[in-house]
Amino acid sequence: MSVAVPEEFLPGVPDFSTVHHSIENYLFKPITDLKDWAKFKLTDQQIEQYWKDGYLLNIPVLSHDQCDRINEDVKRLMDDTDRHPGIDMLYKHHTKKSGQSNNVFLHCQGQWRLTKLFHDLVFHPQFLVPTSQLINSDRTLKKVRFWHDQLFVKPPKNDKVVAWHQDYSLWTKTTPIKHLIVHVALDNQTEENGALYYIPGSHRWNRDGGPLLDTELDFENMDIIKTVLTEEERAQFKPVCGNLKKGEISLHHPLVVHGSYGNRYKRVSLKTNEIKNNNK
Ligand SMILES: O=C(O)CCC(=O)C(=O)O
Ligand SMILES: [Fe+2]
Repeated sequence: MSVAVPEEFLPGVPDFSTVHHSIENYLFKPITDLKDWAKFKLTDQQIEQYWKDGYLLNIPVLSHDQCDRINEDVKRLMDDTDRHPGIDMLYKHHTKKSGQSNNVFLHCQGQWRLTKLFHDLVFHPQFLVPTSQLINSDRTLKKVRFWHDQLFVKPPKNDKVVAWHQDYSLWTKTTPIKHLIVHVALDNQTEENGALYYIPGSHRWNRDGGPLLDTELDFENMDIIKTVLTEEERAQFKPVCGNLKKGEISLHHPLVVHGSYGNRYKRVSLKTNEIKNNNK
């Protein structure tokens, strides 16, 4: 593999999105023997679980040490006094302070352009291999495409919810659906720090193949989605807490209904959207 030389966004500020493979040994050892991809395969049982519930939880991917290194990069994006010189590469960057200075809400997209760690996470074999198995109906390993990344920090003592929603309401990227979402816990997710909850089986809930709600969502109104559910769907509305441990990922279907409540303690999570590569 050639040594990666990213193009510069500004003099001295690399844009890592110009490097189309992982950076040698930065987050994981790049795969050189094609056979090694198979080591990251989900079992048939896991694949069946995904299609039964619409999501798969608790897949260990990152060590605590790796999470801590990534969390240092996250801190930098929240710190106005130490602005990353490439911050304008982000497609979205929304921070909001409440109360104490370490009490910052952060939502951004495009951070893979800014640091080597965010960049390499996108190429992690444990994101790519399961994604391929889940979006290709023959479960085989093929190249997948990365669509976008997103980072989300919920500060402590925060009563803001993320209303029940289907990601397909926001991102209708493939029709029929051939993409999914990888959600990465950068710290333990618990009921007390606003863990993500999922409704098992709700990936089968759609309206003519589309989402239940296709309007701009009011994310503060937790139960807005319930106003459009059928009686049968309402009877099946039984939330399950993801309870991801630090370093674990979940994979979820774009139609699965999920959301999170307010939190007493801080929570940091990152997600990537992966889609089928139409060319292969
Ligand atoms: O982290 C949250 O509370 C919301 C995240 C979310 O909706 C997602 O990962 O699709
Ligand atoms: Fe979502």
